[in-house]
Amino acid sequence: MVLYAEETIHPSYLLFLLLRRFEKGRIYTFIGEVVVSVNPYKALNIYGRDTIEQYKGRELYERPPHLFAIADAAYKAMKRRSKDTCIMISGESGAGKTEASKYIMQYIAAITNPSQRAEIERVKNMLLKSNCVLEAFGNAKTNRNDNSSRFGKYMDINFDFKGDPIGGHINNYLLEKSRVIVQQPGERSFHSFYQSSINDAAEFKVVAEAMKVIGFKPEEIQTVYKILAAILHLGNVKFIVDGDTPLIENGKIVSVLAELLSTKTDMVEKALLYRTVATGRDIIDKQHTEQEASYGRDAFAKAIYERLFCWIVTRINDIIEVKNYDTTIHGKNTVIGVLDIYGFEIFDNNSFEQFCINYCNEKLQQLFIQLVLKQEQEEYQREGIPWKHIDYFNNQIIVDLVEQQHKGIIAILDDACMNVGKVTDGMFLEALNSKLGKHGHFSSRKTCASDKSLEFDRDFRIRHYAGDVVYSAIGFIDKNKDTLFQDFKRLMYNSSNPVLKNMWPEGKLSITEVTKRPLTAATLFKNSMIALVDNLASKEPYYVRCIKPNDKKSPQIFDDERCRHQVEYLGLLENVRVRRAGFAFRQAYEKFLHRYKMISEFTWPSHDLPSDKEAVKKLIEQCGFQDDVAYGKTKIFIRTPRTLFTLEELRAQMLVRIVLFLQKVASCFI
Ligand code: AOV
Ligand code: MG
Repeated sequence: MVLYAEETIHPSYLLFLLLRRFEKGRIYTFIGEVVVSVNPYKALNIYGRDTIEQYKGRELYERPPHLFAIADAAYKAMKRRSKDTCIMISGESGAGKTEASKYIMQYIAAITNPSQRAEIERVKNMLLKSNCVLEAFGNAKTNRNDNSSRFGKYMDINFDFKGDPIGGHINNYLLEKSRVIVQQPGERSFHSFYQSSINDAAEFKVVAEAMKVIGFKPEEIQTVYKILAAILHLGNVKFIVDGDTPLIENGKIVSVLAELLSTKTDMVEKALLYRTVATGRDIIDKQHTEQEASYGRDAFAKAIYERLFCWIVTRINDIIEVKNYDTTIHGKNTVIGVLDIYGFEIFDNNSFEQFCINYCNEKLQQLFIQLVLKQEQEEYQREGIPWKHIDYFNNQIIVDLVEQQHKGIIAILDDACMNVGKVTDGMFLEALNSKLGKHGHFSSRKTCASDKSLEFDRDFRIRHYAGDVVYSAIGFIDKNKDTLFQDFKRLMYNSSNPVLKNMWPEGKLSITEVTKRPLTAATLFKNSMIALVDNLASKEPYYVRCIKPNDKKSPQIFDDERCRHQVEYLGLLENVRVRRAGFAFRQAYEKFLHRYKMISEFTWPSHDLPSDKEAVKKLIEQCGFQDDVAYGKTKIFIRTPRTLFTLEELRAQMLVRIVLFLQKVASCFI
């Protein structure tokens, strides 16, 4: 029996397969249990009720590759084996992650609650509707994707012991709030700002309706729109300099702002032009320079939008979270998590946000490597199964470059931000140069003078797993410090609108009480990524790897080079190799016997062989599957899914016979 495959799969062959399938509208392909998806950029008739019926309750390989097959596999694992599972969707910006996550949710909604319990229907409706609200506030048109997710989203769906959804929870990650202030040419701010103009009017209605259905109160919805209007008005606030002191050029706007934010005109004006500082025992109002005033205004606009977004997520969570579930009565409450996060990005101008987004993608790639390539191979070795190691690029080196304590880019950035006195982005870059100048995945003008792609002095480059990205260091310090003058927080806390006041609890603190330096934006993000990865790693993983076929959003073009690049960096070839050489299924001997012992008279109802391993061997040989399995130290490994299906069928047949037999026995006693 050959336990490892010498054959190698050529990238061109895999690409050819994907191309052929793409041309026929077959956008999904399986590599083991990983679904590869190629964005069709056109509506396909493959998500309807009839397709859902075809996949419902089927085994993974029984039907052509589809998102529904993976959703069903995760659902079955949750229902049959009470496993918490997660579906991780990855791929670069515009590859189809968000669409995939929505189809998965729709599938789960469609196959659950067969008895149409009203409460479950209500929960399902809210879970689906929450999506549309979050997209309105967290997505925007970028040059890569017309509906680009500008925040990361991880959603848990909770199920009761019957396998019906009873609630959910959303974790959101770093919203790209700078978009409120500036967008690159050709891009837009968040959809929510436009859903009142002609083009977006229909969507506005859908979002307003969704908010109502989810359970937002009328005064809450009204506050949301007031906040959006306030941000737009803030954008029009201009400062003029009179001598040394800045004044607000268009004073009328201030009173509009005060009304929208339910506060007083003079208080808004003061917050825009002054900040309160404590010097020793004195508290004084220090007047802003024009630059400081503009900075404060922009920081305020970004912060209110971010607060609004986080508040929306919190409110949705309040409403959809599982309440009063008694595990002692109803059994374990299990979870399917769906991860849809911003994909790897390379823009013409890459800043702090792209740095965070791309770091996030490095973390997820690392998890994929750990779970699919590394652990898989390590398990064969541990179990003593002959195995020839399959090499892959391990991106841990880039993850370390970014996040390592004391030495990584985030630590260096934080150090720079901690310095008292004026710290510039140039000084941050200097620190990077001196500490990382020799790192193979980092370069800048200073460390690599011959490199012409580093156009500007403040540019530095990271060699990411998915490609090289040149970042401009300009703005890193400000965005990382993320300073919002306390005066704005107090202004909001003192609003007479209770919804608004609620969003700003820390505005309660007086100037002398605020002492602690808050964590920086990069560190907060790093911590949330580490927690996310820990959470995902604790669940049974299912993967969707999305490929973007071209940069023109065209349904006709399969750009060979672009696709080859994605196939390479997603590690799909290595994935194929490990799967081909490996085993589709494995289980501890004891568990295996527990499930299948009724198939063989050697093991039913119990066995007298020297070990469970021997008993499993006997069962397998009796069924004639010996050439399709390998026996590890503690587990049996089965190469092809078909063997497993046959075992399942045999088990089902035996169960029917056992039940019939028991019924017959019982009838004798009546
Ligand atoms: P993303 O989530 O991966 O990008 P989306 O899921 O938003 O990408 O997909 C981008 C666009 O591609 C969608 O708006 C659709 O027009 C099209 N599309 C994707 N999947 C399908 C499909 N299955 N069928 C038809 N059209 C599709 V980003 O959020 O930017 O990383 O941050
Ligand atoms: Mg998306």
